[in-house]
Amino acid sequence: NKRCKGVQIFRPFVFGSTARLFDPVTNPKPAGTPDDHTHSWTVFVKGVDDVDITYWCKKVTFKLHDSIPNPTRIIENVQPGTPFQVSETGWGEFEIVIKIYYVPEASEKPQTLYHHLRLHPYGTDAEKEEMRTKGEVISWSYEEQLFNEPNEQFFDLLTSP
Ligand code: SLL
Repeated sequence: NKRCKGVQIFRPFVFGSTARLFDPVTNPKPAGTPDDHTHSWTVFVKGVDDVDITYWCKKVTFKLHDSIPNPTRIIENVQPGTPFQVSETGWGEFEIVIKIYYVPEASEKPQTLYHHLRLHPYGTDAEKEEMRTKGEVISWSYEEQLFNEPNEQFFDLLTSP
């Protein structure tokens, strides 16, 4: 299975988190949530505008803070066009280690990304104000996955409509 010499293929994706403060009206605490938890949040890897990425991304692991039960979460076999994601509740911000695993045809090693989970409004005063108004703290990064000289079989997979 030969490499396609000189070929580079880019596939855009998004990763990051969305967090919401608990609020009796807009975001009630689920029953059984510990008293000290202040937020619900989701960390994810997905296609831009939820376009399918499962033809190149097979599995994503999220390594959460050790204070959280089962801190290493393995997400695979997602419905095409839906995010690889983990939702949790908590009280603190921390660094999440995200590992992306490729489909076997790619013969590529997994890639590691780092995401700082944000619960509190950040950025400029205007940005903070917008987050407070929306009740949502969004921290998303747009990335391009580069496949450098993919092998022929994977090239076909990446470029078939
Ligand atoms: C901090 N260095 O002190 C960080 C640690 C840890 C956050 C934040 C626990 C959730 C659970 C949780 O939110 N940990 O108990 O499931 O801010």
